[in-house]
Amino acid sequence: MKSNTDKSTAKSKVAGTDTLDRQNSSEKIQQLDEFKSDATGQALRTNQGVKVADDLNSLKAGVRGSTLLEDFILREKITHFDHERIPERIVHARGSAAHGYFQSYKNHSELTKAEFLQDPTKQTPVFVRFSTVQGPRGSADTVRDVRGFSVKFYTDEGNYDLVGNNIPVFFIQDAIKFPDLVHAVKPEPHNEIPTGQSAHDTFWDFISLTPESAHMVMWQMSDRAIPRNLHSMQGFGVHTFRFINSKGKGRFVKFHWKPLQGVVSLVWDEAQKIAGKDPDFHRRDLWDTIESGHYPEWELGVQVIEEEDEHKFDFDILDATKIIPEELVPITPLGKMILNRNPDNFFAETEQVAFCPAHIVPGIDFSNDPLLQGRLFSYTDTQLSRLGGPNFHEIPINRPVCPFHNHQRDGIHRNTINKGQASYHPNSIDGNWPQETPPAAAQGGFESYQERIDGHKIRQRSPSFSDHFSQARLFFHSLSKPEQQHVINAYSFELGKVQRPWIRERTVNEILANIDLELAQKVALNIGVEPPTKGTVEVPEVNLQPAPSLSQMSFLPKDIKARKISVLVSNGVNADTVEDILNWALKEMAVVKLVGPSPAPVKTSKGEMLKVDAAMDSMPSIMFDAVVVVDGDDIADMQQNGEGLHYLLETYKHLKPLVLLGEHAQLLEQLRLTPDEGTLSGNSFADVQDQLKQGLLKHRVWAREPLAKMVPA
Ligand code: HDD
Repeated sequence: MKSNTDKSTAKSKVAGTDTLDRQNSSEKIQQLDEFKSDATGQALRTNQGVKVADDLNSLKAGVRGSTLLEDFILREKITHFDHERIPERIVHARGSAAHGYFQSYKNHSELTKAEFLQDPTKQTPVFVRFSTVQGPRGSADTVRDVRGFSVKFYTDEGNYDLVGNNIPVFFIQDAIKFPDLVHAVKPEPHNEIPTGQSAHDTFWDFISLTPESAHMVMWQMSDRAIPRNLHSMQGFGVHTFRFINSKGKGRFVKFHWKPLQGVVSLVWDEAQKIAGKDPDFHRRDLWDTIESGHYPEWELGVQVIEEEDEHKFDFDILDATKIIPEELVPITPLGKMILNRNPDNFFAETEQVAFCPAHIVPGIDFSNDPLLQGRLFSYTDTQLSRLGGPNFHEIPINRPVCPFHNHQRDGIHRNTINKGQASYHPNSIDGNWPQETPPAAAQGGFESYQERIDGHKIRQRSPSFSDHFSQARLFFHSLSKPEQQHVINAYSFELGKVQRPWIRERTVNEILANIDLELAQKVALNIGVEPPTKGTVEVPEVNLQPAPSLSQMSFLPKDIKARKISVLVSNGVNADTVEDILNWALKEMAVVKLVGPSPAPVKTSKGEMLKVDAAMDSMPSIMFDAVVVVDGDDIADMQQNGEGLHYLLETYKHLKPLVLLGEHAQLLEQLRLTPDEGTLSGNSFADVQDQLKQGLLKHRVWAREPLAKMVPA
């Protein structure tokens, strides 16, 4: 299928893009290229192809007269503009996406016949969209929220969508509660407040009346819900799915994405400030990271559960509010995903991409998880109103890379021109084409897994879904002390914004006290509720030991690739030190920005002018992982700069490595900051570079946290 793009279009590429096009192309990108339009060197025309002579003035009855209805150029332009918007996604409206590919480590045919998991030399194109859940399209990136993690694999056997989150469990067990959950968390209906937040009465009202949400909400109140960037997040398929191999053997699987960059988060104060200073923080970071060639990578793996082990756990594997700890069932690595290309057009790709958990390929199948079963319906349904009809699969980003033919016809926005007379099956007019394909190991027809079902038609929750607290407790007990404190702080913050006292009390007494009494008591004291002395339900004793894999501390980065360092320079700066830092960063593949008091160049100690990347107010410390103040012969410039001092206070407060070179070391005392392993000083950068790297690898100086609370920044 070709677009209306003039094939003779003059190609004028920005320097470097051509190389990128060649290097990071894929079958899918080549397919998308067919639809791309480049106006360089082209005449401005109407949508009907008529060349426009004047695009500045409408047609009027006299230069000062009224505009004429016959002005088809004006009408076409305005009409199109009037209809430019489509409904945003009902949830996950704010998102950012990238192209890349998935490559299997080896042939996994024993587990699944899915072809993209067979050939280790095959690169399957992917399009990945990350999202927040609550806020609208224009909301801030760094709000406390679950993050969506959707991957569309364009396999040779059709599109496979793994539509997951960065949290391995979900709020509810049955899809019938999804509209209630979303209504409760979304801005309240009377005043459309708050945006991008769950800290309000209706959310906590619902949550405190829905104990099955206890586990998920613990994750949401943890650092997982304020990721440092989109490429430092784990991803999870959440539900139990099935793999089926070519012999027809089925096994249950749970999908995991592990970022090779490590799992790191923001601190809460930082997240809130970034939301104001740079609402596009995550989107920008993903874009810049890919543009700079630091392609993010994830490992895909599965926990495999043999069918005969389905009932061997203390929980039900069909219950989406439960994890299977990795310590119980280790993850089998399947392959690697690399994101190496930004989209060309946000609307055409990121906004119009339509994911659906029902998009599966032979070798993968669903389980009876009642949350998953409801999702199988909802996603295609929502695209009908969002993308305006049943032909959204023809939108370039949604097309499979393999051919697709069937007897579905017509409908709004149909592009395909189906030839032939017979749009039904069976037929004898068109040779009975297109024909069915029997199931086979590869390129075979899809066959649902033949599961024996024997039951009553019944509207009831399985009793095996009834323990809502032991895994919430497991999660809390598996966190490090700083992470636990953040959970306490987050509950206190969120419930502190809840106006109705009975909702605060119910959350503390009927949810938190059943998870962990100390947690409940600490939160209670923080929000002015009587601390409980016991829970309200008997939580079963289950065989679950604290699981280190639930703590982010188990996934610290192994290198400092793409980590961001602010290098503060002012007049009198030592240019040699700047050079040393830049060379070191290049070697480590870290990103350095030279930040000055203003966007103007600063004068080095040698009297040369040094260009800066940005001023302090446009690149505040909250955008970086560490800050270095370069030595120089005019430290007064920094000592008397309120904004600069605030920059350093914030760096310290947010537990980041802070390097003060030369006489700048005095600033620590001036700011009354207690030195620790993250405050580094020396006469040259070489003195501190290794410690700085170690600090970045640890991500934060957690031991500083109690002191940092007192820093007025
Ligand atoms: Fe959903 C979007 C993830 C339960 C109904 N969901 C959506 C997206 C993600 C998830 C990542 C954004 C897709 C994109 O980037 O376009 N949803 C989940 C996960 C769930 C889950 C991990 C539980 C394990 N969702 C869920 C239920 C329902 C929906 C139970 C309804 C019964 N979800 C939708 C939706 C959305 C959606 C309304 C909005 C836009 C869209 O589908 O395409 O259909």
